[in-house]
Parts: sequence; structure tokens; C-alpha cells
Amino acid sequence: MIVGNFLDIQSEVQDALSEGRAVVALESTIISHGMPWPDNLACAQRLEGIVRERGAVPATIALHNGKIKIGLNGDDLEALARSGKSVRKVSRRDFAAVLAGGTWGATTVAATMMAAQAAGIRLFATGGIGGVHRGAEDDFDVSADLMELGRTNVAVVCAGAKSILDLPKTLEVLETQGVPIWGWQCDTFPSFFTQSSGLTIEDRFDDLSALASCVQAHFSMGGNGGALIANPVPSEKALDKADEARWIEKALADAALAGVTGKAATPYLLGKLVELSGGRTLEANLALVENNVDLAARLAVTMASSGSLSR
Ligand code: PSU
Ligand code: MN
Repeated sequence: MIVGNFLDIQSEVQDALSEGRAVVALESTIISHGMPWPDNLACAQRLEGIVRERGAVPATIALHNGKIKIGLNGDDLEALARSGKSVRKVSRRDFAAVLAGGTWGATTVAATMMAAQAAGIRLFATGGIGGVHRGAEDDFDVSADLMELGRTNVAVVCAGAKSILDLPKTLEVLETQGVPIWGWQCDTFPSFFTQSSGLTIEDRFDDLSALASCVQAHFSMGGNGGALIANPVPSEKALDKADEARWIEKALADAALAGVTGKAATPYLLGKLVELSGGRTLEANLALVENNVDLAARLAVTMASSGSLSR
């Protein structure tokens, strides 16, 4: 667990936390590496706006000047968005080097969970989580997000994971890690750009207060690790399965040709898909992140009103 000395918590966020009000954490890799400029800045601003409209406080998380910033101002958001992929992508293992160097760092799902837990934030919304890459049996590419979900006490709202990944293996690792998956109005694991992967999940919730009770029960048990709330992309923005499969095959083939591996793989594939689809994957990406942030904010407000975010 990260100690408080490294945290720089915006006063608005700190006040909300101290008073048990609703706060939603947001990641920054999605801004720097997940979307192109200037859509990324517009998206980051819009996400904070959605959280506020629902009556919660947004806390976008990134590293800068040797601190983990919990809540960014407008200039910070713009600096991150403009820098794009030149900012270091920070997962669990990258913290110390970036903090010691004092530069900007953009937090992945894993790193944002660690920071949120240290600040006392329970709920975090993103687009998709990292997972087990196709061919992982050869290259061992399994996102650190999955292990973090197994150990860090934060609930993550996402639209599942992209089918550039191996989704059955991803669900197997989540099961091994003991991570519950709660479907929001769905019975199958969503596959990011499309509503369903066809893979069944056990728990479905159609009602916000029932979901809030489940999240509350999970955290009340103490030290129980993370949880996933799976929220499918809105149907009007979902991609056609055949188009998606074609673009993904091509993106994966290009990545193999270009020799892209490791932490560069996910950003490369996302960028390729935007190119290949003429921007359709970006549209779907924007819609699903907004939808996730909206759900996380409503959930946070519901939990705060029953006193379950009080310390
Ligand atoms: N999936 C997306 N968009 C993203 C990411 C994942 O659809 O921007 C980012 C998230 O920050 C996630 C990270 O935590 O990529 C996973 O990277 P890797 O596969 O290298 O662990
Ligand atoms: Mn990886």
C-alpha cells in the first residue's frame, strides 16, 4: 500500500472523501495512450463533467513532480493530453522511477487502482481493462491489471476487455485471482466494442441499489481485493462483429510485422484500430467510457447516500 507522503490530493477531492461524499477515480493512460489528440482532451473533460452532473467529484490520477496527483486541474489535463504517448505509461512497477525522476506519468488501470486505494477512493471508471493477450502461451503477455484486481480494494467499472485479447483466458485469470465480475444489465462478459463476448458471467444486476449493496458487502469483508463491474457499450455505438473481427486481425498482423510487444502493444493496437475503422472504434470507445463513468458516478452517489462511503 502506498504511503500518504507520495499523495497530492486536490482539496475538492479531499473534502469529499472526508465527508463521505461520492468520488470517482479516472485513469490517465486512456488520455495519453488510449486516444489521439485532441479527442483525448475533449474526452477527459467530458468525463469529469459527467461525474459532476451526477453529483459526484472526479479524481483523475497521474504522476507529476514526484507526487501521485489525485485530481488534476485543467492545465494538467491539457499537458497530459498534448504529450500523448511521449508520457511514460505507469503500471505497478513504474512508480518509483517516475516519482524519483519527477516527470509526468500516466496511470494504467493497475496503477490507478493503487493510487485510488491509497487515497481512500472506492470506485473507478475506465474503458476496458488489460487482459491476457492472444498468444500469451508463447509470449507470456498478461496485463498487470489482472493481478492488481486480485489484490487492491477498488471496484472498477469497465466495458469488459477488447477482443484483441484472449477473453476466455482473461476470465480464467480473473477467476484465479478471485475477482468478482458483476454484470450491469448483462449476463455475459462485454467485449468492449461489442456488447457481448458470449462468455457467461454469474452475477447480473438490474438495479442500482442492489449493485450498491453487493459492492458494499465486498468492501465490508475487508482486504478482499478488487471487483469488476461490467457495463456493455451502448447498443447504438456498438460495432458490427464482422467489421470488428476484420480490423482486429489486420491490427494484430501489423503489430506482429512491426515487432510491437510489451507495454507498447495495447496503445499500438488501439491506434491501428482507429485508423483501420476510419474512426469508428474511437467513437465506440468514447461512448463506452462515458457510459461507464456515468454508471460509476450514479453508483458512488447511491453508496454515499446510504453512508457506505463514510470513513
Ligand atoms: N484498454 C483500452 N484502452 C486503454 C487501455 C486498455 O481499451 O487505454 C489502457 C489502460 O490504461 C489499461 C492498459 O490499464 O491499457 C493496459 O495495458 P497493458 O495491456 O500493457 O497492461
Ligand atoms: Mn502487456
